Amino acid sequence: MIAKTTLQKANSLIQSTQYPLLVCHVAPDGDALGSLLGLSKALTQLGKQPLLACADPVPAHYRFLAGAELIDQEVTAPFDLVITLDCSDLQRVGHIAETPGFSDCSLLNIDPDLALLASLIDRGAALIITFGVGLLSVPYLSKRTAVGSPE
Ligand SMILES: [Mn+2]
Repeated sequence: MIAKTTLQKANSLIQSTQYPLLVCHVAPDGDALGSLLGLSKALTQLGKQPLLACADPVPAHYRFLAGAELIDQEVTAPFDLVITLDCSDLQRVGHIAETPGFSDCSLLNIDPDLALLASLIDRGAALIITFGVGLLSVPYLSKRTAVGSPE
């Protein structure tokens, strides 16, 4: 079970960010891209301006996904929070982790494979928070009907 304080800190990071950098793993698959694009949409609805990045290009068979064209392989704009998605460790971020400022930001790691693990690592001014996406409640997502069901 994720400690309430961990969720509160994660919530506080999300509330205070304006330009979150969302990164999924190298050689992106459907769950990486889906979580990246889904969270981007939810954060945009909260008034945030997310930047989307992946070290590798979006495979041709996923380019139909709404927003796929917004995913960059290099980050040049400033960001104030890093959110990694579907990355079991930082190596999975690839060269995006070498972006200037990356190590100075707080990092929120959301990974479905870590559903039973929640950790909070204080790294000075920044925090590293890890938890499983299965335990997240995103208001935007919970309001949606299932894909294919009538609206
Ligand atoms: Mn994946």
